[in-house]
Amino acid sequence: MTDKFLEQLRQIIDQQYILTADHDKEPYLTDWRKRYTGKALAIVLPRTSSEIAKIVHLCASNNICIVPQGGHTGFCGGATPDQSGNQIVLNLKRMNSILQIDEANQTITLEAGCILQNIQEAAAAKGFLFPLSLGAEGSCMIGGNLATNAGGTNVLRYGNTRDLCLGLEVVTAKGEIWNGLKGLRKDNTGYDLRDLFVGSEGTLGIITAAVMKLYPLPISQWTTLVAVDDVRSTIALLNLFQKRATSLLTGFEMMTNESLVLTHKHFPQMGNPLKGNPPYTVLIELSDHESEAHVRQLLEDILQDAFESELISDAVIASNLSQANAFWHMREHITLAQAEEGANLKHDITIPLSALDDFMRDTDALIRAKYPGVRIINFGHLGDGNLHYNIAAPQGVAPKEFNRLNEKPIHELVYAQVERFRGSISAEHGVGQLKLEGLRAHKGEVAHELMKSVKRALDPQNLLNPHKVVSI
Ligand code: FAD
Ligand code: 2HG
Ligand code: ZN
Repeated sequence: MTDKFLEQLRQIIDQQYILTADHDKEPYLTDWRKRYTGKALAIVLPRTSSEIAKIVHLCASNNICIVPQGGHTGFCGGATPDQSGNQIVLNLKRMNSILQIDEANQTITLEAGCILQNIQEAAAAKGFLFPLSLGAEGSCMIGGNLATNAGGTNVLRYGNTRDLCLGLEVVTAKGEIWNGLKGLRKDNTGYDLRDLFVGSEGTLGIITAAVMKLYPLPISQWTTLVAVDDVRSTIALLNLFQKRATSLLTGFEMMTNESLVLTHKHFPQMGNPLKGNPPYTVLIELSDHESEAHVRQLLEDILQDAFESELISDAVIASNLSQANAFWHMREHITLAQAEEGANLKHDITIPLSALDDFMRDTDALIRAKYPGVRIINFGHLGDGNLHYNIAAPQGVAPKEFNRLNEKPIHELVYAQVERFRGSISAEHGVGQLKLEGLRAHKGEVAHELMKSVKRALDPQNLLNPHKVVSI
């Protein structure tokens, strides 16, 4: 059966793009965190949406499931196949053309396999900003960003991937091609199919192309690191910036001292320029289309206010682009430092800002009482109420063993706290296979059943990424 399937596949797509040898398949089978390793009948690298449509038909008639894959940088195992060996991985990296930049409409139309950084650079070359930005931008792809509704560091000003998307092309689970590639900012024609596919993590359709919004490229940007004593002051500082800088505020990231100490341990060149290891370091960025001097003055005025109201105790303003980049690198290297340190337990959560201080105080106390010595590596997009509340084994304890024993109760503890404070168990990383079980309780019976109904309606054969997000 397998041989016949592969033979039919070769009639759709050249055999050099169908990887079946173990050493060729291997790079596509383990996720970035090295949590999941699956098996696959083949890794298939299509070039066009009509090839994909044919592949879907072929898979449907052979009962072979499809795992869509972009850069494979996702944190929830969504793009990793299961252990059955009866799935194919459909990696979209060859579909990497930028189809059009429409300057008047301020949109970019592109294929799903475009790497995020290449999109940013293509937009910048025409004087535009494509604002989606995240640590994996050198390898994640826009199809993956759309499928996970990725967030990142500019959500505060420009929204998440969903907010940046105007149109999609999708190959459905029935092998049809839906062309919704319209660059419209208003379109109230019934159910929003685009928004259904965005964030569906490859379970409802295969995204093959998209129309995304562009913005004028800011001409001035100032980045600062400030020292703050507690979460309450950090939120007051955010509110001060929101009030005074309004739409000029493009970044507001919080890092605990413990996060930066770990980063410095693994990347010694990334020291915190603020003296005295403050409990919280906040990275703030203002961007605008006015002169540099105007934005700088505004930043200095707000920082002055913040000093006077004792919200901050120290501040360093980046004096040039390379120093600003160094501040951002330090922030983005926390994830890499955690990976160097060993496996950790990630909680990508959102909490209403008004409840964040109580959440952190309470949850930290519960965790520290129950698991003495654990390291709470807490950082994130505070401007969005999005914390990366990550737990690492105590110093000197083997992370794998610690996680094996404690993963379940720690997740339960943190997620119970998230429910108590009316937050979300997935702010931006999605559900994949990691949070499949947790989702049912979190969404509640009605919402969970509705999600299953949608999956059954769009993918009755359960062909696309089964047992990710919801099981039917
Ligand atoms: P993959 O990992 O390949 O796939 C992710 C999911 O989307 C899977 O379920 C897959 O089946 C599905 N999928 C992929 N392509 C398609 C397609 N064309 N059609 C349908 N389904 C598809 N995420 C954030 O939100 N914010 C961050 O700040 C952030 N920072 C990160 C930093 C680092 C260092 C790393 C490693 C990851 C980070 N991530 C972050 C997570 C990850 O980069 C994002 O989830 C990203 O959007 C995944 O894109 P990808 O192309 O790698 O998708
Ligand atoms: C970030 O904000 C990413 O840097 C990664 O979302 C978060 O490592 C993490 O948990
Ligand atoms: Zn993040």
